[in-house]
Amino acid sequence: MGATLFGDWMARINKNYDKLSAGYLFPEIAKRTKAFVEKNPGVEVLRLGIGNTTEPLTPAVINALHFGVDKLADVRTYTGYGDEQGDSRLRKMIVDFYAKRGVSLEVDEVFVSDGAKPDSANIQSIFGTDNIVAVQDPAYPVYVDTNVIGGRTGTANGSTYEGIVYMRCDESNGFFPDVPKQKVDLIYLCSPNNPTGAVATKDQLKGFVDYARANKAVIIFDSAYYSFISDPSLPRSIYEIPGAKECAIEINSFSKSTGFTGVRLGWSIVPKAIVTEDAPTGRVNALWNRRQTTMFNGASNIVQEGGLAALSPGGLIENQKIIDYYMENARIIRDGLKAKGFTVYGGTNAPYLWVKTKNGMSSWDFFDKILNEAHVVTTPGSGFGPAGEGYFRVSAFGHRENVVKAVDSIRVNLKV
Ligand code: PL4
Repeated sequence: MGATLFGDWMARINKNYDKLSAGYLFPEIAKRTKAFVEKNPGVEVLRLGIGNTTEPLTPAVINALHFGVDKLADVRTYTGYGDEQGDSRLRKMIVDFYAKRGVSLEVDEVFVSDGAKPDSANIQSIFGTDNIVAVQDPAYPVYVDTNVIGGRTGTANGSTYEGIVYMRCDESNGFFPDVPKQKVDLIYLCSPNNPTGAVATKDQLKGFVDYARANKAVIIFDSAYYSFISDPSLPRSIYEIPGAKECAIEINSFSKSTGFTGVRLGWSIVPKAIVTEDAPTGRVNALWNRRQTTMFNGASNIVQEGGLAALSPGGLIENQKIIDYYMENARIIRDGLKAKGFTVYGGTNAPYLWVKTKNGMSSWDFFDKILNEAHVVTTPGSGFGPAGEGYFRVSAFGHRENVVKAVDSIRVNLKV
């Protein structure tokens, strides 16, 4: 007799998780920071690691959130489950928001969600496991890790996974890759980029859109940081590129534009015009609708009131002030690090600065050095992919006094 009534047959785990080569990046940073704090009680740690907003929500948004709560207190305005795809008023507002940039969408191409991370993680589930995935290298780790879990890769080989096409982004190409030389099927692009802070130009995106249309590939475009683009010539949405609706899904977020990192709200655009080798127009949109209606119960009704206020004309003006505040942080960090002799990229149309380590030190060694000597938490570049080795990322999200303290501490205490 085996271990169960039916022999040795027992529940089994998804073995793809075993392929994940290391812990998820951000908890690893938190673990090392905690260990430092425990070893050095009383030392003030200055956190410029995780891209986490710090400034309070604006009056328009706060009023709308209160309004959302008050609606629930009255039987005449109470609502329970809403549409899984989102409040139709918010979906329409998102359509109008794109229309201002000359992009025409239909309401049923907009899917409101609880954030860009879940959408960028879940989107792979509507595509076959035999798709070849290409990512920018370095990239937000969710794209690779979720495709590992989804079974689209082989095992880890050092800092890469078999089967993933890594599109190197380095100084030689201005941190934006050329289109792949081979056939790939799913292409993850993020602009403004996490972690390099590079922003793709219209021409660069056109190269990828042309590639995707020619090869029936799908681009998954993460524009979570669109609101940090101040240069009017740079695209905030991939749909500003003609033809992108035939090949691109766009994932977006209220986290960084509105301070909703803890509140949780985002959206994805899945155009009906997308075609793949085996999906005619409408099918990819229908699949995402099926996925969301089966596995998601809609974003919070209170929070969606906040989203409506955030995209209103007054809300956009208020939020711009917070974006300007974080971008002033970015300027302070950039100037301070440059004065210390660092080579610094990003931080002009993006809230991240991408900085070369000194003396050829590895990213994690340099992370430990800055933490130990200057008590500043950064993010090691290698956590974003092999091309991130030798760099570290500095986040411009933070209270001004902490940012100034961190830059001062690096200037005074870091031995380089
Ligand atoms: C730490 C390119 C931050 N625990 O808040 P969301 O879900 O709407 O958006 C998350 C997101 C999506 N796309 C990109 C991002 O950079 C992020 C947030 N990234 C960072 O420091 O890189 C927060 C990370 C969080 C996480 O794992 O996402």
